[in-house]
Amino acid sequence: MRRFQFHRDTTRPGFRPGLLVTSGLLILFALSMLIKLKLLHDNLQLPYIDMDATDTLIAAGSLLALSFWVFWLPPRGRFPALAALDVLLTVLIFADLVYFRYFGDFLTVPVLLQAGQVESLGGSIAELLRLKDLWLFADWLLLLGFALWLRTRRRGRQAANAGYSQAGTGALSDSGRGRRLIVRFAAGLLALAIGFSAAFFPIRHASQTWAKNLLENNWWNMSMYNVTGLFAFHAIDAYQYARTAIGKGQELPPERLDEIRAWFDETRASRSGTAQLLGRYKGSNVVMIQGEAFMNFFVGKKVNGQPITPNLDALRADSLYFSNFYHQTGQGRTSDADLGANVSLHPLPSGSVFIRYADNAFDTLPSVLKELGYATNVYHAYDGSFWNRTRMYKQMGYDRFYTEKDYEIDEPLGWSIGDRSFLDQSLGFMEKTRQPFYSFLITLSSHHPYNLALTDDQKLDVGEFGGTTFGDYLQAVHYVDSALGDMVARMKKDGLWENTIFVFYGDHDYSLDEREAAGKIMGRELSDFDYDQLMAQVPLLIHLPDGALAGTREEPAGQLDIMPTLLDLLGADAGDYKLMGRNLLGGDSSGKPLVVLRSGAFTDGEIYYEPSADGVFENGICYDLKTRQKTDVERARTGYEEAVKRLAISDDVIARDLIPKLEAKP
Ligand code: GP9
Ligand code: MN
Repeated sequence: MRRFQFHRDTTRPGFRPGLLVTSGLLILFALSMLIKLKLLHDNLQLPYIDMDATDTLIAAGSLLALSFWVFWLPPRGRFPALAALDVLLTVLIFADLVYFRYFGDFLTVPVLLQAGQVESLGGSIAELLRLKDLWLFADWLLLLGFALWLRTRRRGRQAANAGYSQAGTGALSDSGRGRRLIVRFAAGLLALAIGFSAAFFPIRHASQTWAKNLLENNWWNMSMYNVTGLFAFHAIDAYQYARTAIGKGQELPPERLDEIRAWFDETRASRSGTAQLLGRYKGSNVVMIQGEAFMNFFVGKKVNGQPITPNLDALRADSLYFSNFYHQTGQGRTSDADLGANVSLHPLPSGSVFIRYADNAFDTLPSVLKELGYATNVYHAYDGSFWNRTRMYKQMGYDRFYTEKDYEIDEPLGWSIGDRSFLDQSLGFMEKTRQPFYSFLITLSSHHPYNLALTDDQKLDVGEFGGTTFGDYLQAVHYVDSALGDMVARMKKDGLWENTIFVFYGDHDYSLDEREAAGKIMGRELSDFDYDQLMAQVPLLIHLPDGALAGTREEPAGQLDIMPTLLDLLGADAGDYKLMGRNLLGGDSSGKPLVVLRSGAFTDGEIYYEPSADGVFENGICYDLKTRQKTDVERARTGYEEAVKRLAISDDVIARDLIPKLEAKP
């Protein structure tokens, strides 16, 4: 067999680290990147999120998994490759840092692809830079110095070698070279295996224990980062984006699209405007408030002889009050309620639409009102990136999102400022806005765990519930009620009340299992079914500028019905929009109500169906709402089929971004 001779060309000396030196370089690279990650982390100043040993392990693992391949390069390419990787990752860290300073969030693929968001950083970039950020680039100086030194050394060697054309002595047999290749390959593979395991297993452990269903239920990019660290966060984001993009690209069978189109055509009248109301309040302002964990069971009730919601009770007297109004939220909680009310689509079975599909097209209340000439603003005194709001609100067509940064922290309470100050300051912003305006406000004080440090004059004497979470909850909602009362009083005083439709509803339940205590407030013992239904209900109040239509309406309604109802009042026919709610003021033309919850439970006002966990229709329970007893499940069959159909249509519309297709003119 012929043997090939390999010759080392010593006339081109370059920096050719062997495996050991390469490992050393890798360690140096990883150390410097770890320091940069720590610098970034310290800059974020996220409460309750620290960088502990596990986070460091994950970060080191991620770095190894990102750089293992340098072992597979020819020795001369290793140093430049690591230097390039250092530059790339440093730029990423720096970009995240600057983006975070502005948006309180990290860059994600959809953000990068949607130039507008980054654009809004615009001129303020310079203001976002700090001198101390230069530390992130400190190792670049070393890299540069080292590269220059190598160059000078090579020049020197080349000069010394000039005139010698002889081949060097480093000849290597092909078996020797083969061995080297194998060792190189094995070293790379080992680095990958160690890196991947160090990052993957702790993340998997967290997502199976305290951060359950991390991927599907990611409600805040920062909480994902808390578990995965920066690089894995970006990897997961890219993966999820690719998966969604592929899903979107897959053509929906044309029959399915026709089926969905047919459903929207058939239900057109149910959301359409009515001759008697359409546009009756054209040009009125709309102030809509979504109350955090604000349930219905205590509205109009007393504790220890004192009314819990005296202000809402007073408001109810000249408002439309829906006493069987359901929240239709899923895992996206507050963001799902927002979606229901402002987009009239069901939330997803997992995760939040705000997080997962913020770049899709929707027919939204702010965007439709904007077309009618409204100024549209949203107010929530908390971190703008929470629930991905900054991005979603932009997509929904709001002119401006007022976040905690816009508020003076003059009443620190709970997560942020107390709702009294929040509502008052928001009203101040509104009064400077051109009219007509649509203002959407999200309260926060009554957020779990409800242990607000209220002063004595803000408190109720909750008697036997004193010192319990349930008692704290009553205190919190009582405080929110009083904040609402102040706001209404100021609106009246400032002359806004007479030309504004004022809407208040609750976002979701209070996450407590307090059947007995709730029963005491309701004045009767609650059955399992009573409590399930109670947990699904929140209040809806609509106050019209002239106090018209006041009274309690008992038919079932849900958050998705808010948008078509308001559009009717304001003179926009909701028929053509792809909304899944019903015009609550449409009378007979709106047809029979059917309120579908994300769990698959539904009610038509006569029965209430609770699905069984196995998903088999017959195993679900059907209650007769008159007797409140179990009844023949067959009575729920038609409603069940329609409920399942609606949820599937909503899911397809959202996940496949169907609205542009459905609304495209043939
Ligand atoms: C935070 C707030 C709370 O901004 O909306 O969200 P939740 O935890 O209720 O879904
Ligand atoms: Mn909430």
